[in-house]
Amino acid sequence: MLDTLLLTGAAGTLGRGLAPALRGACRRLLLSDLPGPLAAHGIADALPCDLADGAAVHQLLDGVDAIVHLGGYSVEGPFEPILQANIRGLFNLYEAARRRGVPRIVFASSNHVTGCYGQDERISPLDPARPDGNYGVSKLFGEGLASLYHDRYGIETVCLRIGTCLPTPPDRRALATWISPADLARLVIAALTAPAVGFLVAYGCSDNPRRWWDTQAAWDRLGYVPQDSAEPFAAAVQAIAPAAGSPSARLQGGTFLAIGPFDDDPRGT
Ligand code: NAI
Ligand code: 15L
Repeated sequence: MLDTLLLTGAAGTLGRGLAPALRGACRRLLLSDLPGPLAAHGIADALPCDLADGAAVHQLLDGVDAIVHLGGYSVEGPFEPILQANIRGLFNLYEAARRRGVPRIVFASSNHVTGCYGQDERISPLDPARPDGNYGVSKLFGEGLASLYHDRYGIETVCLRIGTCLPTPPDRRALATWISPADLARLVIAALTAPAVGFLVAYGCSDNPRRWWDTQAAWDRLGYVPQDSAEPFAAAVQAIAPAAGSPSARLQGGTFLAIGPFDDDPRGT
């Protein structure tokens, strides 16, 4: 069993849902997030830390044996806050992991790394990235950093390109992308405990027959077997979809394709 496991983004939606399952997978679970969200959710005995603060992140990783990294800016948005939380934050995390000798990280990447593929395409983790915005690019940066720190410093990372984690699928797109909270917990624990994962990219969804991703090779390496499926919800959500023919309806990233550009974005005017 793992000794000390650090969960970043512990006050977020997924962090609050995952913490109980992670507690059963280690001897000691450390919870971290920004001070405001920790206080807002009444999470006591936590370690407040801004991922953009390198010295604070180095301190945070003292005595840590593995990390589930959920902390960061979690939707499409302007570049500056994404730069701080997801790019600088990821750099700080991997540098601290290298200096502290943390052997494994499970990184919450996102399906938005490949959000510009069509919903009529089937892709695998080996296909080229096609991010759909600033957020997707920041997750691609995280995957690149994870690859670098594996090749040069031996830190293992499982990059989970998570789909849509909600109690039930909210719309037609999610019939492909949904992952139930229980399956997410299975997937994260598999990513923490599977032997010799090296650097691995795995899509994260339930056993959805409509999924767009070749998932099996990575799931086999992790020993992840999803127990849920979006299909029973199909009749209820089939009609919930963006206007036919719009980028949001055509591309895998869905409504993120309708967000931006932003005022702080040099591409904007
Ligand atoms: P969330 O936004 O609810 O939680 C993210 C947490 O990160 C927040 O509590 C926030 O305070 C914290 N955070 C933000 N900036 C920070 C900083 N500079 N330093 C420290 N903490 C910071 O997001 P959610 O839905 O819980 O997602 C968790 C992770 O999983 C995120 O990295 C997200 O990108 C990723 N993900 C989530 C999916 C989903 O379906 N919810 C799908 C794909 C990826
Ligand atoms: C994500 O990466 C986001 O963090 C989450 O809020 C959802 O929008 C999800 O992707 C999705 O694609 O549904």
